[in-house]
Amino acid sequence: MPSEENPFIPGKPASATPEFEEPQCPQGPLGSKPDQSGPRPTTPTGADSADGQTEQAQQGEYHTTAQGGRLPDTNHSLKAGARGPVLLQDHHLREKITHFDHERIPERVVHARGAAAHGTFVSYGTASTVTKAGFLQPEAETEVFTRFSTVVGSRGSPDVARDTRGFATKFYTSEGVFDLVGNNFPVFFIQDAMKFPDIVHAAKPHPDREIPQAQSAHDTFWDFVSLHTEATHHTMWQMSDRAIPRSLRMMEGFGVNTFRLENAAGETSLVKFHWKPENGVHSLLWEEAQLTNGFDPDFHRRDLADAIEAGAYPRWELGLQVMPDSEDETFEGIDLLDPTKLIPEELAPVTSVGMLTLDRNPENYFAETEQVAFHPGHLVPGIDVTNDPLLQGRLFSYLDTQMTRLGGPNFSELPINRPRCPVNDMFRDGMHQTAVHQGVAPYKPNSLDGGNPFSSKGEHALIDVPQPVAESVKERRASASFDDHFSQARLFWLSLTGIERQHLAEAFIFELGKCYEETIRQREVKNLAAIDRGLCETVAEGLGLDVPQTTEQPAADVTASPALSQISGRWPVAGRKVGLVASANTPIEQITVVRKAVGDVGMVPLLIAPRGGRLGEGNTAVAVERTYSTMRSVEFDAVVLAGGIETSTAIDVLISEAWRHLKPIATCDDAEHLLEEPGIGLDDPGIFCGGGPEEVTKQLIAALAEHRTWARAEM
Ligand code: HDE
Repeated sequence: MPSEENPFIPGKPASATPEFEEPQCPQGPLGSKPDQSGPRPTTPTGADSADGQTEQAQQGEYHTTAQGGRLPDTNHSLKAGARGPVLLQDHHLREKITHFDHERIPERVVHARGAAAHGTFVSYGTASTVTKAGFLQPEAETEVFTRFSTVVGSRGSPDVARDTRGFATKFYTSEGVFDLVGNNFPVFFIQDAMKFPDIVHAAKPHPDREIPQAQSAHDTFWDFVSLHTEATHHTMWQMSDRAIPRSLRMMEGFGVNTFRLENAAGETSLVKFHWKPENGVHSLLWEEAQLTNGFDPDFHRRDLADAIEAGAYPRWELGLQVMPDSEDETFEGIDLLDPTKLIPEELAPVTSVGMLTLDRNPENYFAETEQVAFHPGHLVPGIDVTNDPLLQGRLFSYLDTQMTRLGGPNFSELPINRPRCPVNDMFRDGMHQTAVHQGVAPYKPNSLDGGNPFSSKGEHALIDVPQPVAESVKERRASASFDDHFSQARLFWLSLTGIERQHLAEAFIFELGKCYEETIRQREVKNLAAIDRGLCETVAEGLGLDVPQTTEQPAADVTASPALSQISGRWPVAGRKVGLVASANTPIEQITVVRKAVGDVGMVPLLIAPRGGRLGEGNTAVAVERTYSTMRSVEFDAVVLAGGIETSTAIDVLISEAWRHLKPIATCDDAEHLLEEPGIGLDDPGIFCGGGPEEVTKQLIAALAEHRTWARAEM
């Protein structure tokens, strides 16, 4: 058969399928620039993008092999004739595919799903009385990289799973890297690192079917936490609204473990770290979260990157709760070494010590967000660890896990992990060593390299705080003060408002309702009796279980901590999204006025219309950003309905969901009629009708400062 004939399309040549014509560069002498008329990458990417180093991962304009040979063609393998077998000698084919075959690295064993950003930390100097850490001294400014994560799901799991969130910040200080590896809850499931594999095995998908993904609503999780009552306090947080944040920008962060700080005079104190978001702490509603996971599994990741790109930089104040370094390491009767306990802010106020601003998105997810390696043992002078048994285990784990994940001991040479101060560690060789070390004597003492490098005994040396160690015996036992598993779970419950308590009880009913084993449900409901009778009764009723007969009584002398509730106050609205529904019949001025009012306060208007294209004519035309088939209420914090829209199922669903999710809704002109079908009253809380487009939009923006129209929840 003539090789040119196409066997499937008679009469057509074999190459009848149109092929992408690649722009060709004219041949030039080595080192010369090619004709640059063709498409080019907009930003040159390379190692320098992550850390300011000059080393480039991608140089020159020509496509090359890994060895730098210029390639004329990367679309066809080398064959014995156009229809013949592929030749083994095709190095480019083998190199390209072999590299691709090894592109994945193991995901993190926990916290696999994450999103990150670069930024700056500016110290207020207020911490200088308690720590000598350079980055916390007056006017110090430090480059940072922050990675947020869910804990349980794998790398491709949806963002708004009910879960704890990681909040890890790498400070590239002049005294070395300091990592604050925290979570968005102030407490943890377990008191001893020994139990970490147990809680993680229980929370991860079942080992037989590997389901469910990124969820705690399953038997093994509830089996473990119901049997292991030290998890009770953390489980209460996990069932609360805190576990489904509205945005990564709207989460608090906590160091969880207690750290020991030392000031320049050698005085020490025990400290808990806090991050307080400028945007306030806000959550999704459970139904909203479930819909979001389907509609946009990347919801949090997108929100963070969009906000930074739009200039709505998220900010957090770093705060310290400072407690005396007492002999028994307790404060107001609370054991500071027990990571299942928090210190109420009413007892130890949080002092602000600096501001974190995230203002730059990563350029390459893998190089930065995936390869960043945090470690609670990355400390600087002035910050030391305590004997918290959870923290002690963490100090081992984070270094160990990188060996598997990043393939050896040289991960601190990766651009994102490199300290921004001189490093002379005498470590040599090993997998993926990229440095070309000088000298012949990587040992101490030496005379051959002139004694280099020298030990530092001065101001900036990492000298361990000379903390006395109690005389004791070796034993596998926890301190008796670790035995109380319920009083702070009750403290959290009592600190919440009515609607927050309702959400928490509903979460228990949902999660336990998903368990197959009734004994597990019964066991957990019995535990709830030790927290609060009302909570126990509501959950038992929701599950159709008898209220357990138990002698267990909730702790009597617990005082609420109002600071733990997240419903109060008014907060900045920048970066929030407003859905503006319009149609070809809407006067263009209305669209312009609403978009301007929304944009003026840093919020993002998204124009929704029945179909794509543009609304309006000529210069004033506005691009449609969402159509009825690509939008869903969960994407918006509030909805404005412009005039000239016809009733439709898509709009009914949008309005009903926005109403149910307590979102402000405004109408312009005749749009009030759209509220009839979903049964929404014009006088309902958070419904703004009857004014001009600018007026109703401003009312809606004012309402958004409270995050949701909470009054509607009472209806
Ligand atoms: Fe982690 N944790 N953890 N953890 N953790 C990891 O390290 C571990 C704990 C936290 O964005 C791992 O590099 C043990 C508490 C965050 O890269 C691993 C124990 C808190 C991140 C590990 C804990 C955290 C991790 C997995 C119990 C809040 C993500 C991949 C003793 C204060 C960091 C990795 C990132 C990641 C171990 C408990 C926060 C396996 C053994 C408590 C934010 O090393």
